[in-house]
Amino acid sequence: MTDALIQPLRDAIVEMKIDETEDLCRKCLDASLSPIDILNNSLIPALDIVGTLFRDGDYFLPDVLMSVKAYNNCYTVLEPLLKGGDYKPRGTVLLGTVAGDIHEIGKNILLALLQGNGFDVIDLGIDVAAETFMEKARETNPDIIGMSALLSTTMPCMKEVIDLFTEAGIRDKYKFIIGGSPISQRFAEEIGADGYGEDAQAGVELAKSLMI
Ligand code: B12
Repeated sequence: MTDALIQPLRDAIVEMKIDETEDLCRKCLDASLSPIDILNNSLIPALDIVGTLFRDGDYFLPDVLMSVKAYNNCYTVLEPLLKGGDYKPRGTVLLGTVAGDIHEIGKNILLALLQGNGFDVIDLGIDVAAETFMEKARETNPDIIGMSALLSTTMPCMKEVIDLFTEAGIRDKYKFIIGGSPISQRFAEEIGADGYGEDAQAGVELAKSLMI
């Protein structure tokens, strides 16, 4: 039953069926599948497949954008449900995708799950300069600063952000967490971050552990 709904939704996203995916997503919900299961078993695997097709030259950028549109039609349905947990403010997270990088899907999932788990989240969006992270941190005084990077070429920007805070003498006022597909625990240690989350759920657990 589960596969009978999860798989067609995943395939429809991969096949860019933008007019069908929202209905398929609602069918999954009607069958009492949880929003997080739909996200983890349909939406994210679909983008993994799209990524492989893109890397292998079978999909071009317009195809990826169409699949992302199909994904977004579903995510719009799931997002309020992902955020719908009991609200108990646990802390504030300042979140952004680093300079030069416009990938936002993973960051937005983390944002929704953090909110669903009682964090206040300030979203700086994409392509965020190191100086902007610092300016907004001074302005909003978050507990945690979260950075996302999906390109190997933009990973070094995470180090630039932490270095900038260190030079300003305010590094230890905040906890830095990082994530994105090219990021690893080892890289987090190399650049002096406080933690790495392999996926959004791990990011939430990490954020909770840093608030204790
Ligand atoms: C969708 C997509 C795009 C879309 C982005 C749309 C959008 N609005 O975000 C578009 C088409 C715009 C795009 C553009 C490009 N892309 Co692109 N893209 C992808 C694709 C297919 C999916 C990424 C995605 O959203 N994954 C799903 C999410 C849920 O996963 P995620 O981001 O990894 O996030 C999860 C975790 O990593 C973690 N996480 C993420 N951030 C954070 C942060 C914290 C703090 C924590 C704790 C956790 C965490 O939690 C998330 C949820 O579990 C990937 C391939 C892939 N499979 O990853 C390529 C990919 C990332 N892109 C790639 C490339 C090369 C590009 C372009 C340079 C292509 C080009 N020639 O123009 C441009 C770059 C533009 C730029 N300057 O940023 C490469 C990167 C290679 C590399 N390692 O450097 C990839 C890997 C494709 C490939 N196989 O070659 N892309």
